[in-house]
Amino acid sequence: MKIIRWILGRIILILDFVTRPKKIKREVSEQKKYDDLFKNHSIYQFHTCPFCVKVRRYLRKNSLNIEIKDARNNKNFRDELKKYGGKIQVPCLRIEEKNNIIWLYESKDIIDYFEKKIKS
Ligand SMILES: N[C@@H](CCC(=O)N[C@@H](CS)C(=O)NCC(=O)O)C(=O)O
Repeated sequence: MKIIRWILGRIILILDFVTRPKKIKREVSEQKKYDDLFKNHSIYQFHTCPFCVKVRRYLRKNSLNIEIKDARNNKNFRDELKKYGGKIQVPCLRIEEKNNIIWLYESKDIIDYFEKKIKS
């Protein structure tokens, strides 16, 4: 079972690599605006999770530089996700606001969140 999961994971990564979207190009100052807007955001993920790949592709296409935290291999990140997010499910977006931290699960909700932010 482990080997099948490993093989599927490699297939997902290869397909992602050969079909990955082009990054949008922005003026330096414009890009900085987005980098600043999202500097207090991070995504907990597993590298081969298809839902995480979906989110990573979205981020790449939109040139959104969000900190990525590997919750499969890094025990601290995994523990953080479980303790503060409430469960081990990836992807999960951690949004640090002024006096508040939001843990947003579900790939669709994460993408919708970014869409709203970049269009506002
Ligand atoms: N509906 C969720 C599905 C996410 C999901 O099933 N993630 C799996 C990894 S692919 C997970 O976190 N599993 C928990 C685990 O492996 O411990 C989404 O779209 O984000």
